[in-house]
Amino acid sequence: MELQQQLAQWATRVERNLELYLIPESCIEPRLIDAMRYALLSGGKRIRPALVYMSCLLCGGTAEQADRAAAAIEAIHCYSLVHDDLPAMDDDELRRGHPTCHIAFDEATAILAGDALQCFAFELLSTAGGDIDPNRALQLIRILARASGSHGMVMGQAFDLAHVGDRLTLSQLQAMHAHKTGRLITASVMLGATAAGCQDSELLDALQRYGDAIGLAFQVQDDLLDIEGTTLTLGKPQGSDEAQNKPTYPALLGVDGARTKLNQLYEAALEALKPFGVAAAPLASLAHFIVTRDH
Ligand code: GRG
Repeated sequence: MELQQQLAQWATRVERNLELYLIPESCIEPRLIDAMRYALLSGGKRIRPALVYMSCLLCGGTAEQADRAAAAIEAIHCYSLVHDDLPAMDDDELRRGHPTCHIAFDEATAILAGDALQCFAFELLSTAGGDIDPNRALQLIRILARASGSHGMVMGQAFDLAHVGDRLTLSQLQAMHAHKTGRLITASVMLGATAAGCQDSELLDALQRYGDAIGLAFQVQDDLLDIEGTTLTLGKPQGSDEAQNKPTYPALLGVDGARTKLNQLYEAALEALKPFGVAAAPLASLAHFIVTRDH
């Protein structure tokens, strides 16, 4: 199956599940649920859930075993976007082609919807199916908590906010993105493997290396897309001065240097998948999609 079909299939599945899981047992204020639903179900590429499903299947698990972890990581991602768009942070009015949550609702509701989405994610993992071993549920919760909070995304965001306008070194930039964006992407593959019950440390290390490589590649490509705003292909030479004022990979490495970095990360991702052989083809295709995506 082509990657685009696979992505569409996993997106449909996670969206259906999110709808189902979000039905509240009791609801005294529907506006909160409406805002959560709005944040969760207004588009998005659903890359993180696809990574959960693909790595779970790769490790011998089933899509059912991956369902709650896939929904949980998307809930965390959506909460981060709602909070990132707030006036106190990026103050954005559009997200995924629609008004941001605080514009569509109001600021207080958007803060609460983000808070509730975060709790929702952990609730999903803690009730990960009647058949799940409690130790496995705990592992899933730990992976997601560490990737989301002060060991991961929130720390990356705090560093970003603390260094607005600063000139960052390459290693600072890399550390910021590894936390802010990379940790959730690596967590997606580790959640999938863990949901499948994978205990093989070599395979888990390989998946971690794959996740780390595509996580950074995701950001390098994001930076390239930001300055070009057009479809990119690997190795295509093109330049822009705009990047020079922002702490981005093209600003620090030049556009060609950023493309070289992107290629290196792509190669590292493919290298990491070697122990899995041809079974890792979907993850290899997803890595290719990440480094060539145009939005
Ligand atoms: C506010 C706690 C907190 C964290 C914010 C994720 C994040 C940290 C900010 C988002 C800002 C941003 C544009 C980061 C760059 C990388 C990124 C996460 C892009 C959006 O992810 P996609 O492309 O989005 O997967 P879709 O809409 O497809 O889900």
